[in-house]
Amino acid sequence: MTAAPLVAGGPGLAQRRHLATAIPGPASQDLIARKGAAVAAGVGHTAPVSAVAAGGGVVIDADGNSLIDLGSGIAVTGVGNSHPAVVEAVAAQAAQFTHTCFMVSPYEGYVAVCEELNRLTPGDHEKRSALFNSGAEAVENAIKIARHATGRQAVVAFDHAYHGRTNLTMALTAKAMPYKSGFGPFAPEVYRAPVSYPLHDGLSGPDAAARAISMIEKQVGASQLAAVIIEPVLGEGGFIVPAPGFLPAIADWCRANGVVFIADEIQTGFARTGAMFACEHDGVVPDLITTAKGIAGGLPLAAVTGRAEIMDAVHTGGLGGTYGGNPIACAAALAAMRVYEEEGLVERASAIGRLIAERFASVDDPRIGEVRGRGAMMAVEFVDPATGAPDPATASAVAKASIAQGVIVLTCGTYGNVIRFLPPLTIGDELLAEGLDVVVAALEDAR
Ligand code: PLZ
Repeated sequence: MTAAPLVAGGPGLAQRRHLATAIPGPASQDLIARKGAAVAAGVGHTAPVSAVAAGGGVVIDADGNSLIDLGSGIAVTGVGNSHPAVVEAVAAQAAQFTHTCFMVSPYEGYVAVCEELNRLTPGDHEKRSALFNSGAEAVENAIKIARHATGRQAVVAFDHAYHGRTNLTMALTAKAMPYKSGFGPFAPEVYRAPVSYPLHDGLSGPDAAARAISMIEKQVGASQLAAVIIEPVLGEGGFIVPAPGFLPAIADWCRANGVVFIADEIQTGFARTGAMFACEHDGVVPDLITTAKGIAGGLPLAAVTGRAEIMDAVHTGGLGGTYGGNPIACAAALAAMRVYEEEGLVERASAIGRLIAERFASVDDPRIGEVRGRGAMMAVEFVDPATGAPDPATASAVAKASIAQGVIVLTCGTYGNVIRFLPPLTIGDELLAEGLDVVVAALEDAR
């Protein structure tokens, strides 16, 4: 066993890339070997490191390597790892009480988080919220609420969608490998509609919406449909930004047909896209919105927020869970939500997005099919220059080589041919620029 060096995390960490060993170094290799012997093989990892501290825009490993973080633990640490406000709130709450179960003895933190969510999410209608532990659990509950409120059962999700790994959310998720293969049977009454994917379908937003609505009306029937769920920027599916007009047309059709429009903002929420919530870019006000990830600075918390008349349709006792809205997670969320506003992280996300777009604008490479995204949720899609077919080999080679050079970068996309950038919103310009330079160099080497 290797003793991990004691390093305090948070923004005080030296903001630099530093390779003390090859990656993985000996201590990380030890941990990865122990992982192989102790952790179920189904649980993978992207970067083969043993993380011991993180903050600002870096992750430190047990060998003393300092890696630039362009992933935020999949869009979670928007306020940066171990933000002092979050650390302080967590410590204070842990010393006060760690758990009562909100359904047994309610406490103020849970109520305050719901008040903040009702205030921050799009729309000035009367809202209610309920808290859960994970994104998938929030999505499950949004569907439960929509079904109960409408008395209908069918749910429509889209091509390239990702909504989680539980049984109902696997049914909603589009991609078979690795999320669904071998794990069926899946929940019934889930239907899939074509999304707007401008690079590949060439359709305008309204035309793509008309295509989806026609499919829904013919194959499901509006009178049977409880809810339509969509990520305003599709995340795991490839950072797909639907063409302008697509989301509003779908939301309008839902309103006209008594269908609950659910925005899954689990990845896009909390300043990530250069708006507090991504729906704002399209002027769409969802009936229900699911949130998680960025909500609590790294602690597990998720929520469903929405129109009071829909949320309150469920009988008392119909929603809940032992840990949902845990007091420590709520304290962290209240601190994190304050940080997003006080540190101007919405504007910072837009600035980060511009820097990433500018960096790739100067890269002339025919394998780049598109550079797209919103704010600090940017991606590069790779295609075969001759055929336009997806090129997952380049995406994977670039990600691997970048990690070996001390830059954590994630891939995504139904075809695995997209690299995505989700830096902490607290990353500095210079560190971001260095991280992007490493990725661009890795692309040049990957021929
Ligand atoms: N909805 C839009 O992005 C989680 C998945 C990582 P949980 N995305 C990261 C993986 O491989 O498991 C996600 C999302 C959207 C729902 C979820 C699910 O959130 O907190 O992972 O359950």
